[in-house]
Amino acid sequence: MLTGAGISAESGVPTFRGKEGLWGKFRAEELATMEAFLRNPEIVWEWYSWRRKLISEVQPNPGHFALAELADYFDSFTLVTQNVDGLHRVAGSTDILELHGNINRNKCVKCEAPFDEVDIDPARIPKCKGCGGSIRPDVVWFGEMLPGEVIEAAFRRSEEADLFFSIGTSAIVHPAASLPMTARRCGATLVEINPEETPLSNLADIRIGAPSGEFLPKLLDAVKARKNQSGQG
Ligand code: BJW
Ligand code: ZN
Repeated sequence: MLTGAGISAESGVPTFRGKEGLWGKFRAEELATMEAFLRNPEIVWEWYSWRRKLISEVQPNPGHFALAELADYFDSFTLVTQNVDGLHRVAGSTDILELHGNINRNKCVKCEAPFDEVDIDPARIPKCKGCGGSIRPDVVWFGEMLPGEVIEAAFRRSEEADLFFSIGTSAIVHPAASLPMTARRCGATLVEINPEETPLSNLADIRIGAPSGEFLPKLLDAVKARKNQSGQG
């Protein structure tokens, strides 16, 4: 399963693209880069501090909760997410692979050492105690490699999957967008849940054109009902 910003939309977290998209007046392609940080770290930090505050004030939605519960009905259930908001964990999901990092962690821009303080004042960006580098959010920007073990595990699980859900992602940012295609090529049934069509839509075996927070609880109910039926003989 791969999730993107759309799964958190119904929690009030803006997506990056699409109809309801855009974090304020900036595009991710303009601020989520090392070039932007080196050029103007204060603006990049202002964007992340604002987003971090917004995320700290929202709750998981029925889509997140349904996914956490659905895991109980499968022998193996890996949740690969592009989101940095941590809402899947808050909802109770456990086997999570965070491809693009987490907005509540910071690290040194030079030596990548973790930095413990979470809240950063954009006017006073702290320096790494080890090497003096500036502190940045521990997320993956354009042009940066994804954490090796995490993306390797995500590809492995996608190759092994019988069923693969692509939920709330525009499926244009790689390598994440290659995961559903990899799963499909290796024999998985591919299900897309997204009110809007994406480059995956034609490839999907099943397309659900509905918000995930509406559809996933219904799917959970159907899976539960089926389990009860088969339990009764
Ligand atoms: C709903 C809904 C509801 C709304 N219910 N749905 C191959 C081909 C072309 C380019 C590349 C390639 N390989 C690599 C690249 C370059 C680049 C890339 O992919 N660029 C593309 C733009 C073309 N990739 C990279 O640079 C990656 N690194 C890499 O490949 O390293 C190797 C390398 C190094 C050096 C040189 C070359 C290669 C890194 C990508 C990092 C992405 N980072 C960001 C920011 C993270 C930190 C932060 O949050 O600030 O990740 S960008 C942003 O996009 C964020 C997201 O995780 C990511 C994906 O967005 P997502 O989740 O799909 O959101 P949206 O907004 O796009 O879509 C939301 C969807 O929800 C919409 O479809 C709605 O319809 C839907 N929706 N409400 C269900 N209720
Ligand atoms: Zn450092």
